[in-house]
Amino acid sequence: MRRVTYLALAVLLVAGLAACNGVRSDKKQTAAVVVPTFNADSAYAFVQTQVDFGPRVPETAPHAACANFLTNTLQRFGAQVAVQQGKMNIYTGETKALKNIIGQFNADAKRRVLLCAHWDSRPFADHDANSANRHTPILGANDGASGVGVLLEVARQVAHSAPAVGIDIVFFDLEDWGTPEFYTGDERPDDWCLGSQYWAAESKKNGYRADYGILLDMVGASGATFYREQFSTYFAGAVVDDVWRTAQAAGFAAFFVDTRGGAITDDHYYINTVAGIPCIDIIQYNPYGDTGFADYWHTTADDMRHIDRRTLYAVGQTLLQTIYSE
Ligand code: AHN
Ligand code: ZN
Repeated sequence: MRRVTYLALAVLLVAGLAACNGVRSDKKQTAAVVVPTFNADSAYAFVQTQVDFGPRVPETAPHAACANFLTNTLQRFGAQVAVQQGKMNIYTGETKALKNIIGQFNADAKRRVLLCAHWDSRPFADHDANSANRHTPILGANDGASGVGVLLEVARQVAHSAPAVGIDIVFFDLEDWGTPEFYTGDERPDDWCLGSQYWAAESKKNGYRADYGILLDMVGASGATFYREQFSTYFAGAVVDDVWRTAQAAGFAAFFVDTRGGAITDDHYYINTVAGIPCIDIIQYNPYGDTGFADYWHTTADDMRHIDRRTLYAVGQTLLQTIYSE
């Protein structure tokens, strides 16, 4: 008898604690959620496949081949896929075609989470130490392929067992055509993130909505640190709190540093300001180091040597933990 009473008390106590524990009120309060295990080997292979196409520079053959790969892979995982095509002006004023690749899971669900990353790679290694390389396109293993690789693995897991929320995965094009260091002409405003600017304007027009978004940018390198990026905190502070807390609880405090980071104009900036969707950026940028971005950033050295399964795992498992507890 007494045993039963204690048991009932313990259950009540645990339930009570769980109820106080939620970060946001819409979080599931039960401990019964089964979170899948992120497969870092699979994510690594998705990064490798993209890099093997060569630099994914818009309006080139490797870019077109990679677009097919991304579309087919999302379709294979059961997403409803659309390729949004548009045109934007780059820093020279010249027009470039873009393809944003959109995959929807559980399209009827009202509660939705947007997960995104850019898939194009920079057409010039303008930060390369060797000036002869500065007009060479980069492989973008970390800057481009890593975020997409993590999200393809998330998509594979979502296909296998669906979370309660709908998931929208968007791969943005034309993120990395911002004004190169060697350009001597006048700077144009908003010269980065052209694909997401296009997507955000369309989303505002067609009424697309998600409860919140998470952007991944440069999430695959060994020893990466992710600080709390400041536009993320300004526009979506509760999401930053939730994701960083989730990462700490899962043992990834070495990657997700619980400290204020830089303010970085990235795709999430336009998702927040144009589409009006609260969106954070998980980005490797250390405002306290000597460099900020890694020393191989926008150089010909941004290749597979920097990609580390442990970093992909820390980011991917944190994402799964976040979306499956919604
Ligand atoms: C700026 O440098 C202003 N934004 C960086 C966005 C970026 C480029 N992310 C990856 N490559
Ligand atoms: Zn870049």
